[in-house]
Amino acid sequence: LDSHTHAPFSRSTIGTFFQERPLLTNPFTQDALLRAYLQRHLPVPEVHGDLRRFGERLVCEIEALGRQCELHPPVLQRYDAWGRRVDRIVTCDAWTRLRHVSAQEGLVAAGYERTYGEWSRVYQMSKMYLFAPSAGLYTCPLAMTDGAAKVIESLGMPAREAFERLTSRDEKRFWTSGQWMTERKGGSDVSSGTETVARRQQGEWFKLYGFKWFTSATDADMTLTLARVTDEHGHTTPGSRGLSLFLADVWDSDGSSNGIEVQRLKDKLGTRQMPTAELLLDGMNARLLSEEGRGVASIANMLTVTRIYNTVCAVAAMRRIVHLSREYACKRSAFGKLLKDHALHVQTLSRMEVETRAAFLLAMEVCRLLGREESQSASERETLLLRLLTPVAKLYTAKQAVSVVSEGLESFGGQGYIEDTGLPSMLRDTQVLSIWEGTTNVLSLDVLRSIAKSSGSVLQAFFSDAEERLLAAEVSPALRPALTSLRASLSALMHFCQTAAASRPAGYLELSARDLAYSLARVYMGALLVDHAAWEHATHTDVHAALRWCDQDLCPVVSRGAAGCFDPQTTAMDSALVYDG
Ligand code: UCC
Ligand code: FAD
Repeated sequence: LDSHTHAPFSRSTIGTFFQERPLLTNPFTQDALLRAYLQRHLPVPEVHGDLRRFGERLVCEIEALGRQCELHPPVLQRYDAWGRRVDRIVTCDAWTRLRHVSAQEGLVAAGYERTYGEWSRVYQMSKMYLFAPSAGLYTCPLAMTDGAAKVIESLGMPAREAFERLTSRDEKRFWTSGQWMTERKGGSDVSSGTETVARRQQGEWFKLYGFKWFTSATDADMTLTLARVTDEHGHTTPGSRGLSLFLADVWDSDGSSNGIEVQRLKDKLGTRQMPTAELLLDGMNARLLSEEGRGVASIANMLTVTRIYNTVCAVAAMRRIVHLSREYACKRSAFGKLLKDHALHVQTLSRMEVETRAAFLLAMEVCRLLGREESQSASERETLLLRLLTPVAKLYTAKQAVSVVSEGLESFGGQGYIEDTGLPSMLRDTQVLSIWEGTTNVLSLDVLRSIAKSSGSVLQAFFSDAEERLLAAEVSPALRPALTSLRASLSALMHFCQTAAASRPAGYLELSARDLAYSLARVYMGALLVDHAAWEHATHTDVHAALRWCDQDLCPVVSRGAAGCFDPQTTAMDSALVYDG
């Protein structure tokens, strides 16, 4: 009987060992690179104080709200108790509280108050970056809200009240916006895929009829959307020249929907915290916002902002998983020692850290450029760089995030695969970053568009800026191997760009687009890493990160080009390979 009482496993005793879980602590104080970056560029005590306080609020309050949103996803209430069609999207209380937090903290407002001049976007996006991994995807409506404000501002404030609400700190006045572009025929090819028509009522007012296939955070107050204006015979103009931009309230003043029927909510791999709906627009009242036929060009400002948010949120996901993985490695033992004392495990974590650092510096650089453009202090070169780097940063960091978060899950072993740790949702939510706001290939083609539209000026801006950064980094002898590798890549990339358009067969550039975008990303990230590591207060870890980054093939467009990957005959072979059998 005595031996039974002391048995380590029995009905009432399930063993004595319980693994300590990884703890989230203040993400601002944990983040050496964010703090150093701000110390270098925005050494304002008020900013550091605000981010430190916000970091505490994230741990103590916001993290739990984000988790609640995951556990209580939105539902569609189609009818009220008396059988009336209501199409109400019911979200949980935590989702509403995140909306209030967003307004109180000025998460959108800070970008427009411009308290820190050209650095205002860096401040705002630093806060967004801290917020994102705890925010239960509330960053998605914020991205579209910010994008809508940007469009209204860039069109000369045609909807002042909407702008003031989108950028308000007052939680009662604060509005969020949707971005309804995708239809069943095409989300990438919006210009041929858009079937929604707009019938003129009076002046700038129209009624919209169509079907929007993906609309996220559909509980928004207003939306921007695209439609084709019909002429007096009911005809429309095809292609992007036929598309115009509209602003519509989602709800009428009496609380009923504005000619919108919610077909259904999407059943998604991730982003489950947030409603994504299919909508029938059946006479939705909307106001023409752009010039007729300038819809795509006008919504491009929204795309710039939402793609920058995508980039910031991708880096934020990487940073969060690294934060938790390194914490866990101090608590979990295997083969007689803590994971942090296994050199191979730490090497894996350090590779994740290098990816995160490179991505962080690129994201912040794009935010810095946006802030300079908005405060009218950007040079011509900076404006060109913003245009080029926005799609480059979005497409590259999205892929990095999927890879780093996936590696991060593995660092927890089996627990990384278990739902109630909260870790699997991180991977699910990351997977969308390369799909929405333009897929990797579509954004690679946008890089080509930016080059063609500027007659190559965006590339000249890129090369001269990167070269200046490398020159400035020569002060640090420890960086020499990285500089040598970056210089070789820069010059090979420049040679590729000079010859690709001129002397290659048709289709060559298109086939090289993805590798070109990757090369631009890797080389520029390298230039930013050495630039940061050459700062007088940089540490040996900054130097180490730069050296490790530059160990890889920085210029896949050149190595793959040399291997014949973009030659015309490759397409037939690729096709034969894909459809073999
Ligand atoms: O997916 C969505 C998700 C919402 C959730 C938000 C979350 C945000 C992050 C939060 C993280 C947690 S909303 C839907 C997103 N959809 C897309 O991104 C569409 C993807 N497709 C494209 O990007 C295409 O390239 C199009 C539709 C933009 C353009 O296709 P076209 O028809 O070939 O366009 P064109 O004819 O080349 O361009 C028409 C005009 C031109 O100007 P003009 O007429 O002056 O020559 C272009 O230069 O638009 C201009 N333009 C641009 N301008 C086109 N793209 C851009 C650009 N990126 N920047 C500036
Ligand atoms: P397609 O355009 O059919 O693309 C299919 C594949 O073809 C992709 O891999 C693409 O890269 C490739 N491809 C397409 N064209 C080319 C080309 N020329 N060259 C090479 N490859 C090409 N949209 C909104 O408007 N508003 C929203 O709020 C919204 N929310 C979303 C939320 C979620 C969770 C998801 C998953 C999507 C959301 N979307 C939204 C839609 C999203 O923007 C589109 O799904 C995306 O832009 C891709 O469009 P598509 O689905 O039509 O794919």
